[in-house]
This record gives sequence, C-alpha cells and structure tokens, in this order.
Amino acid sequence: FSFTSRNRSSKVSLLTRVKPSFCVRCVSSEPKQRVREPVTEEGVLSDLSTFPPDAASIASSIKYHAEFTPLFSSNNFEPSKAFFATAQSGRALLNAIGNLELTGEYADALEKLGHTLETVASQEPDAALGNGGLGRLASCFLDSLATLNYPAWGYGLRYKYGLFKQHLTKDGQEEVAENWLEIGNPWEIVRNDVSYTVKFYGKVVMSSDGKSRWIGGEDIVAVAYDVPIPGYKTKTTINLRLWSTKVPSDQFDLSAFNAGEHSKACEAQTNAEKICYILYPGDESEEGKILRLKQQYTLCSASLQDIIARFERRSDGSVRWEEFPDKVAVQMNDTHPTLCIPELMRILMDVKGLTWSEAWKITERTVAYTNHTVLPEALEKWSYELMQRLLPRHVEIIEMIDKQLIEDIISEYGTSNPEMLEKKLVSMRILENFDLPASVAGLFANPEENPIDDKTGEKVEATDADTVTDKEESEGEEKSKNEAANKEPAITPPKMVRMANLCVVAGHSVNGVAEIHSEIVKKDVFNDFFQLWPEKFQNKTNGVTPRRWIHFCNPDLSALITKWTSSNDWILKTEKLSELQKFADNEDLHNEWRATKRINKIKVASFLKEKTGYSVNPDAMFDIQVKRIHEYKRQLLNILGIVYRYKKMKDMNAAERKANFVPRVCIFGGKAFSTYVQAKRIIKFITDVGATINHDPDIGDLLKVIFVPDYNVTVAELLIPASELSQHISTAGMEASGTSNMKFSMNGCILIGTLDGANVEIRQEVGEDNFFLFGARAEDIASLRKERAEGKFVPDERFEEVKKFVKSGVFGPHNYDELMGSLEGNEGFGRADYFLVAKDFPSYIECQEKVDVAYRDQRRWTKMSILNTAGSSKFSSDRTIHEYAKDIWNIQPLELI
Ligand code: 73E
Repeated sequence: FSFTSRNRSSKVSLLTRVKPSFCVRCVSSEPKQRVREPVTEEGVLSDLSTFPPDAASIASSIKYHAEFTPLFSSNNFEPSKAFFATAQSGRALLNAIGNLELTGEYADALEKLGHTLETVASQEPDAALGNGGLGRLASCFLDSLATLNYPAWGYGLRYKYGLFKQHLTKDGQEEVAENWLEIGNPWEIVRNDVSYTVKFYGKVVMSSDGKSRWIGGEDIVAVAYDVPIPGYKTKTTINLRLWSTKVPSDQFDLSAFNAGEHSKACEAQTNAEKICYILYPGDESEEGKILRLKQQYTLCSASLQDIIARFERRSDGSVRWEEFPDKVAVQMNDTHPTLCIPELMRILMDVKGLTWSEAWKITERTVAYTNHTVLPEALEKWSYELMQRLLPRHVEIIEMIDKQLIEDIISEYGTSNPEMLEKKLVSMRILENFDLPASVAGLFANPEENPIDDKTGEKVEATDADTVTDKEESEGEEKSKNEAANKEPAITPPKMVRMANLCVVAGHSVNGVAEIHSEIVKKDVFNDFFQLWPEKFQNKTNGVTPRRWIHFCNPDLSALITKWTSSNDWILKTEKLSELQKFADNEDLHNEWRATKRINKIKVASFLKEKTGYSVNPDAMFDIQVKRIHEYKRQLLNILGIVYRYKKMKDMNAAERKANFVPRVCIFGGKAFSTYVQAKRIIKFITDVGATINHDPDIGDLLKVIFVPDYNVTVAELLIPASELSQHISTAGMEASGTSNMKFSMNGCILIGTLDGANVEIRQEVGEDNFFLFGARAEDIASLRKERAEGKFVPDERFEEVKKFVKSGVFGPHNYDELMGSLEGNEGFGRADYFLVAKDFPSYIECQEKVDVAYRDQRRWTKMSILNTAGSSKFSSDRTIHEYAKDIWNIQPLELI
C-alpha cells in the first residue's frame, strides 16, 4: 500500500501482499516548516495533531530516525539489541547502518567491544516474510521509496515461521519450520495501541435504514508491528507495518479452562493465532484454503481500517470522502490483496454510509493492480461457496461488481452478436461458471431465434436462410437424443471467484513488470479487458536496490566503481554506471575487476566447503542458477546440459578433456514448494548428479555440481558477487520479469538466457554481444507445443543420448522415470514436454559451447563483465519507483530540510 502526496493534498498508495508489501504514507509536498518537537500521536510513527499533516509526518519520520539511530551509534550501543535483528526479507543490520552511512563507526565500536561487524551481522537470521522474487521486489521498493523521500508505507503479515527452512537429505528436500523470531526481533516495535477487529463468517442483515450489516461470526484482532525502513543518505525512514493476529481479550473461555477443558478453552486463541503462523500454508485441504483466505482478508481489512482511520484523523473533523483517492492509493502487489476492493466498498458503504456509486468511484480511483505472473495456475481463484461462508458481505459486493461489469460489456458490444458477447462474458466475468443474471439471460436462451437488434433493441425476425427445415429439425433431435444417451452424467463445474478479473475491473491501472510481460498481459491474458479499457494498461519494468545489491553485498566492486567513475554518486544515480563503458578495455581496470571477482569467489568457495563439504577451485568459472525451483524456470535444462558435458568428458581421455573444457563450478539453489512433487524430483536429481560427478576422479576440478541448501537473501548476497555466468533460462513468455537477472548483471556477471522477462531489456541495455542468447521465442511457443503434442517433433539426438545416459543408472539406483517421462510426454507423466526442454536443448548446449570459448579469452570476458555492470543502470528500483509515483500514484518526493 502506499500513501502519497500532491500539492497540499496528500495521497496514500499502498502495495500489499501477504508477504512484505508496501504503502506510501501521507505527507504533502510543502514540508518546509521546521519540526519543533518530535511528539507523536500514535507513538513513534504517527502524526502530530498540533501540526499540519505534512510537518507531522516528517516529524514522525525524524523522530523515528532519532529512536532508530541510538541502537547503532557507538555511544549507546547495546550488543544484546543488535544481535538478532531483522526487518524486510533478508538481514537488516548491514542494510540499516549502511543506509545511515555508519558502517565504519559501527565496525570500530564493535571492535572496541571485542567483536567484528561480520560476526555480529552473521548472527541475524533472514526475515522469513517472503517466498521469492515477489516479496523481495517489495523490499527493494521500500528501500527506494524511503531513499527517494516518497511518503510510503508497506503492509504485510508478521509470519511466525515464514515459508520453511530447506534441508537436503538423501531423499531430496525436507522442510523444517523456520523459527526466525525465536530469540526476538529488535527491529520491530509492537503497537498494542494500533489494533483492529477482523470478522469472519456470520451473516448479512438489513438494518432499519436499509443498509446492510454484517453481524455475528467470529472476531479476531490484528495488532500492528512496525518495522523501520531507513532510506539511504536521507532522514526519511518509512514504515513496514506487519499484522499479528490474536483472540479478542474477552474471548478466553475461563470456565472451560477451569473445568479442565484446556484445549477447548484455548481453541479460539489457536484459531486466531494460526492465521499468522506460516506463509502459504498448504491449501490442498478445505482447512488450508480457509486459512489462506483468512490471511488475505486479515491483511486487507486491518490495513484498510488503518489507512481510513489515519485519513479521518487528518481530516480535522470534516471528512470529505471524495478526496480519499487524492490522498490514498492502494497498490495491490499481485492478487493476494484483492479483497481490498470489496473491503473498501464495504467500509465506505456499510460503515461510513456512502452510496454504491460514491463508494465505487472512490474505490476505483484508489486501487491499482500489478500482475506478476501469467501462469494460469497462479491466477488465483477462490471457491464461491467457501468465500460466501467466510465473507458473506464481500461476496454480495463482488456479485454487484460482476453485474455492473456485465452491463458494461453489453453496453460496449451490444447484443447483435450473442455468440461474441457470450465469449466476452465467459472470459471477463469475475464469477466463473455462473448462470447469467435474469436480466440478460434471455439474450442467450435461443440465440438463433429472434436476436435483438443493437440499435432498435427489438427482436429481429428470422429470415428464410435462418429457417430450419422439418427434416433437419428431426435429424437434429435424433442426434441430440443419441448424444444424451451416450454422455456421462454432466459434472457441474465449481463456481469460482476470479481475483485477477476483479483487480482489472476495479483497478484504475493494471501493470506488468517487464516490457514483454506487459505485452503478454495486453495481448493474451487480459486481452478482452485491454480491448475494453486500453488506457488502464501500463508497463513498469521491475528494479532492484543498488544499495543492497551492489554497494553492501559487494563492497570491493562498489569501491572500484566509485574509483573509476570518480565518485559514489552512482549509488543514487545509477546512470553514472555507464561511465565505466569508456574503461571497458583499460588494462588496469581489468586487473582490478578480475581481482575483485576472485576475492568474492574465494569467499564462496569457503562457504560451499562449510555448507556442503565440497571443495571447489576458485579459478574455475562460477556458473550459477539460484531461484525458486519450478519446471518453467527449467533447472532441468541446466542439469541435463551438465549431464551432456559430463558424458562428453567421460568419452575423452584426460588430455582431450583438459583441452576441450573450461573448468566449471555449477551452483544451484532454491526451494521447491512443499507440495510441488516434480520440483522436488528436480532437486533430488541435481544432488544425485552432483554426488556422482563430484566424486569422479576422471573429472576432478573440471566440473563440480553443487546444490546450496536453504537459498535465501543472505546466500544470494554472497553468491551473486562471485558469479561469472548466471542462468535465466525459462521457457519464453513464462517468467514475468525475474529480478535476480538484474542483480547478477549489476555485479558483472554475464547472463545466459532466453528472450523472456527482463532478460530482453537487460540484453538491450548491456549489448547483444554481452549476453548469451538461445532458445525459442515467446511468440512461437504455442505452435511448438502444438507440434510437440501432435507427435510431430523429433528430438535432437544429443538430447536422446543424454536421456539414455541418465536412464542407464550412472547417477544411482533411482530411475528418474517421472522426470525423463515428463520430457517425452509419456502417458501418465503429464503434459508432453510442456516447458519445451527438448526443443531448446540443442541451442542451449551450443550456446554453452560459446560461453566456454568466450571464457577462455579472459580479456574478452572481463570486458563483457564490465559492460554488464555499466549497462545495468535501468534496473535500479529507484527508476521503477519514480515511474509508479508519476504514472500511477501521482505523487512527488518530499523536499526535506
Ligand atoms: O518473474 C517473477 C517476477 O520477477 C515472478 O515470477 C514473481 O514476481 C517477480 C516480481 O515481479 C512472481 N511470484 C509470484 N507471482 N509472480 C507468486 C504468485 C503466487 C505465489 C507466490 C509467488
């Protein structure tokens, strides 16, 4: 969510997710008054009622800063407070002191106390608030919002256990609870004075004034935990507000407890608390689905109540609801916070007394939607029946929005072509598998007969050509009788609520996260909506913060860039990175650049030794693929390429091997979702291949394959600076953007990848010669899949050879039938190579051969590496945030004094 400002009026916009998301907070652009006293209304982070809202917000920001700083200053340092600190995804300590530019002082102070900064920092567990690129993007956005002085807040849930900790056993991945809050979290401030009631179940009744009221059911309380997000080189510190759930204090069943029914007495408490136990609880069971929907609603309801309360407080007693969208913008980070839409409508109508049309106008102008994936299985749908039970009033509102949408579609397309109209309604409606409302159902009852004329609205008489002869009719009847007799009893498809459709309908803006992805959103996934409302659709290419992802994680490279660009301005103005281009052939820079990379590789070598027991040669090429394990990301293509390389090595003698192959350390990392069986098989396969190759005396240092357990932000901060080649090899059209590709490129790593997501723009920026491209293009994927499914595709013989090699048992007793079968489309193994691994395999291995050739020429490679860093300036999240602020939220940065 975010809260933003324009002229004197303020505006909030807010990007929410079940995991860290963000919000912009109210401040005006006229903040020139000096803040007199850091008094606050809500504790550390609120406004001063005695000050105008603008000054108040700045005051709260500064006050927060003041409270925040002593924790780190050398005078007031209290080691016990700083040891286990965490805020956004990843660690917070180095980020916080780095943004405050106190790293040196802090390290000195620690040294006096007999500690090193590194050992202290390493005590901090990663915040377990996210899952992958989506949550980390929100964290980068918060860093940029604070750094650029945008008045913004983030909202999320305070998960007790996060996702999970990944252990690797002989059977593959094992998930263990990640108790990241076990020893406390000094970065959070519990705000017992900021809490809201959130209701589930119950029923809707009509009160005497004709308004709907949602009553009964089960109440829980969401309590705010505030996490400071300090900006870089600015006084601004923004807030990430995380909700934790508990039972209302009057609901503890004392008599049951005293009667010895301890479990019963604690039931309500457990029910409330389990909402915030883990991120993405398994949702195969009904219980799991309810829990996830409760999570989503808790986030939306508590956050909106909070935003509205703040808006009212700032309104000095005369609330003008029509100004709400000028002061508040809610940015929905994917569909998980979609319930913000009916919740805002409900509060405005049922609690604040606005009419439907007033509430709708406000909601529409307030909310905006970012789509992060086009995978059909990731486009959220909820069972209508379940949602109706849990949130009966919201379902009524969603039904009304759906009805309004039907009317809009009919008024746009008319009724003269019922077939086309029906197609539109089926694809665009929020409610799926629903009959049409009575008002329009008549149109489709018998479309051939008497269609309605668009212009006159009257029934059109049938012409001769339309008339069915008696013979045709009786033949038709006979045919349908036979069909009916042969048919299985029809299964009624379940009624569902399509969350993405609701976001597109209600949001005033819909954006994708990379140019190619935004085009797919318009041309494919939401094409019908794009035709209806083209002006809503935008692109906002993702970005990452250069503070965390260059300056802090790669201090040696940072110093080198500063030296060669003559200042450290690039940390805020990344366009300055392009100045490195003029030194791309400079031998001194080359030597320093390579030395920096080597130091980082040595650090990784010792990390790998400690974590996996494997020793690696720091002079080998470090080739890395780290990301969530998913079939579309094609870790399988990577490992099969490695198997191909290994087989070729085995077919040669030692001298040939040495002459033909560049030594490589192939590193994998990433978690598979706990119920994603195929992804878990991929992990098991990679570790089995590694176990064989790494112990093969013929191979030695020429090839190592390592799966790093429990990949997280901290591991990324170590691996990315050491990487030389990184793999972003998704099936074209399936990775919306990717953000690690940006981080790797910034750190002078060369990418091998398909034309997918942000790869397309990275290649444009760094130059085609500095990117290893292979594979099918997005526009060809559908026809290639069709060809594959029709059995017309003939796999390359090198691919067949690799499969045969795997099946021969070289990698242990496991037969990998399911994995290899998925590449063949065998009966029982799912879709025929849906991700086109076989199709892209030849161009992939040929491209890998080009990588070897380039790496042998270290001058060429170093130049490519420099040009990657030099060309990465576009991918700063500062650029992305400026674009959101200008094109969606309509806010300006604050001018601080
Ligand atoms: O391409 C990435 C993108 O860089 C995309 O897969 C990821 O979002 C990143 C940031 O824009 C993403 N994750 C999810 N959807 N998109 C997702 C959806 C449901 C559950 C968990 C994650």
